[in-house]
Amino acid sequence: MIHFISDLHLHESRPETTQAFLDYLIGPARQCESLWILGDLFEAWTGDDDLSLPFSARIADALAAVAHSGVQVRILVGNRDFLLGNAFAKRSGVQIVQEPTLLQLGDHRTVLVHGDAQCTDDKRYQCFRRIVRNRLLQTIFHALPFILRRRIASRLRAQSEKSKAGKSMFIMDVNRDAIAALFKQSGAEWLIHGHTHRPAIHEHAEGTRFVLSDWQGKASGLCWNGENLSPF
Ligand code: OKV
Ligand code: MN
Repeated sequence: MIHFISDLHLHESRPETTQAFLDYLIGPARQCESLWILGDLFEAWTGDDDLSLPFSARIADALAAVAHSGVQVRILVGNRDFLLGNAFAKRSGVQIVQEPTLLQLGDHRTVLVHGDAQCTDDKRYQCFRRIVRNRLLQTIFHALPFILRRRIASRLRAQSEKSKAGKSMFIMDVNRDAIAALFKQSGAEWLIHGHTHRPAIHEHAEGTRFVLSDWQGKASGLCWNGENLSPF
């Protein structure tokens, strides 16, 4: 069995979702050969020294218990937790994988992405993305004191909440041409992504697109049982 989950947006201010995840990790996750987390496990990640926060350390240690029980845990980072790095991987036992990544599910060649890079109609977000994903800016950001980094992150998150309120649902969804291009480049027939928080199964000319749900105090994702992919 393989599980795919995403968009938990774990944060101290959302104890229900944190508890749901911890319960999931000692329960259903243990039945899997592998668990894929397709981004935005954390609401924010300013660098691996976030592990000095008890909240983040607790999550990493809970993942480590699952990994050590024999489940392969893989994370493909999202637009929020793209600074997850080697220290996190080491402590949690998870493998951090770059997107897009390919996976064979039975007869189905499957491509996995977080989904934010395909939201090409949202020009302002794509501009933000280019800035924060820039290697040089990441190095500069990383050199700032932890407290200052956390303050910048919290400002950016507040600003983002405001700007999201003024954006249409169309702009905040994936772009059909970007999806078509991803199907073509990857040669995949199935695509699994998260990010949009609009769980669905869409048929495209090029293949089938499975969209993961976010977690609102409750575990949810997709389960591959060797034959089909179904929501849980
Ligand atoms: C992640 C998002 C906050 C969206 C900043 C360089 C720069 C990295 C960063 C700071 C913010 C991640 C790392 C966070 C995603 C937000 C608000 C909106 C829409 C720099 C490199 F530019 F300051 F130098 N960041 N954090 N947003 O708090 O996790 O994705 S974050
Ligand atoms: Mn996202």
